[in-house]
Amino acid sequence: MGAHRLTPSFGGFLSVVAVYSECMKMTTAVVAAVAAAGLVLGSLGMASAESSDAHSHASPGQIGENRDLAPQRAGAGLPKLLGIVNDDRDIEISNRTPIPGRYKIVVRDSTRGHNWHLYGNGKSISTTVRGTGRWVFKIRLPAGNYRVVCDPHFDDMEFDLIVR
Ligand SMILES: [Cu+2]
Repeated sequence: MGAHRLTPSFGGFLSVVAVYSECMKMTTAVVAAVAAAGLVLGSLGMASAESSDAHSHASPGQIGENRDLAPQRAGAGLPKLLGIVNDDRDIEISNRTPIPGRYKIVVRDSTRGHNWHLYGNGKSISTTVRGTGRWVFKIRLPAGNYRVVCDPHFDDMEFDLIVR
């Protein structure tokens, strides 16, 4: 074997990308292509996970965690959690077991009959039952147990949020 034995490694891949972009002056395009490939792989993964879920879209009223809601890429600033409540009695969040920290929680409340209320550990953030739209909350979530409910229907529109 010679000195230039090829080993498949991530470093090798990166240097190939670097050489390619230097030669072609297309750094942005290459980065975009790599990012797009990552997104495609990500959505393929989610598609297969979804198809293995027997309860997926079986009936309205999905409760709890829905990772399909999660943002596709991390932007600048706080990590984001996405919540949803709607006329189908869905009440969900993109991650039901986040790590402790500060979050931007964006809730899409499209219903005049329900609300999205997170509470526990001395914290409480809520949309209103009559109100609709995109609600944005910035909140610190220390480790602990929380609940998310629709206040008028706290019996069956509810789930636990565990921060750990
Ligand atoms: Cu409700």
